[in-house]
Amino acid sequence: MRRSTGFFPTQKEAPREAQIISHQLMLRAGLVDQHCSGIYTWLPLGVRVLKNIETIVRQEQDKIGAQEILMPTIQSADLWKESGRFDAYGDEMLRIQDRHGRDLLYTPTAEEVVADIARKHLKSYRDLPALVYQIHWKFRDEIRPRFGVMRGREFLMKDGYSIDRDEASARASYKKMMTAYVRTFRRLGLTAVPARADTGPIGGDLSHEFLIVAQTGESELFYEERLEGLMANNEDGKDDVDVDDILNIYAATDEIHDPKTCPIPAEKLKVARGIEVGHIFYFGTKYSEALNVNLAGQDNKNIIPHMGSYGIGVSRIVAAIIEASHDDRGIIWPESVAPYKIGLINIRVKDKACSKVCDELYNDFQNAGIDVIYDDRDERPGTKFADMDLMGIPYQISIGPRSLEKGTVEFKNRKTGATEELTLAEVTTRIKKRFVT
Ligand code: 5CA
Repeated sequence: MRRSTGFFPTQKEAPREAQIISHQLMLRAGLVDQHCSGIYTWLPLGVRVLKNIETIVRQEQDKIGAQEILMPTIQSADLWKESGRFDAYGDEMLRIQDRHGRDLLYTPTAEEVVADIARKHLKSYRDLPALVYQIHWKFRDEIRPRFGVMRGREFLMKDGYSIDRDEASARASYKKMMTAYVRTFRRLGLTAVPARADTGPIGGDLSHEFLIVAQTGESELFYEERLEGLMANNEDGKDDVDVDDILNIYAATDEIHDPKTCPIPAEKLKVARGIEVGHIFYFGTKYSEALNVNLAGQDNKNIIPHMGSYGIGVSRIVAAIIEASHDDRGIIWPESVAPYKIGLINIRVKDKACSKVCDELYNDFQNAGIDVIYDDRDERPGTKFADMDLMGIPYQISIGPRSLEKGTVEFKNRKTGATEELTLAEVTTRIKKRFVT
């Protein structure tokens, strides 16, 4: 994309209401625009990041055999009245009436709809286990929306649901999903700590929150430090995950951590603040019983399936990544989610030779299917460098008349800040090797 014709509204200063760094940088880099309290428009750069995160989440769900569905965002209240949550969910649920006075709601989560699909379309235990997910918008009328998309009212969630014949099978699904989560967060460049957690309005007795350690996090957690090593991205790209190993290491949110009963001595525990990027639940027959999901069992007795639900805060992750990865110049995207992998800077647009080389390189990358943003505006070089860093583009190539005289270009790594003088041929080969598969 050419910067001169694209829509990239970057700003030098962040609006004063933005309190945390990720919110400031998301506004300054032109990722989102606030529509009203807790509701945002995603701008072109933001959409690209969101889609990249979605792709990774989707691929890891598909890998464990989960199937993608799409449920309505506006749902009939009838099912929610059957489960009792139409009243129990409280003020966070946005209730709507249609022209006939029928109660509807904007989905804050979707256990009821999944249970309804199960009772309509699954006949017997042989149809189980079933594992479905969607990546879709939710609405929760948060009392205090804050920190931008971190705690919004409308937000994008991956919500997955498992349906199993019994508790043992449901626990196996839970672990399978946990494996997918570990792989997902690694690929997103995040170290997420899975901590035993409270279940809130979803219910059940087994639950883990996945938290990114960050000072601005809203939750407090206690954990054994060696967990970080297991969760982190291993350099060699291996995606081995031993969930039992992970589950054996202590980690809990403050809601359930009790120093009196904790098996690990306090001096061996790390206390930190965390951003909740995922939350998984096993809640047995809570919804299947309420909605009368009855399937034929093995010995002609009916069974009530056991269920679990599994959330990932896709839009919140955009902010969480920025909290975990930025410097005083701006965002530092992990390659896997970067909106563009390459930033190409034409230092002197008015110089014909310089523009010719830049245009050719840009076309070459475009044709090779490499995501490149090309700053071809007639602006000061300093402005262009600052914008590329603000937008967090991982690899930046700057071309100006002076370097061209020497036959070289400047190649910069956003993360390390290291720069190299390379010939055009060298830079092209290196980038194609890296990004053309
Ligand atoms: N039904 C379950 C799992 S499918 C559920 O709704 N879980 S949840 O309430 O924990 O939400 C899942 C994830 O959505 C959270 O871990 C969090 O990352 C994200 N999330 C929740 N509320 C918000 C919000 N107000 N703004 C942004 N993200 C949110």
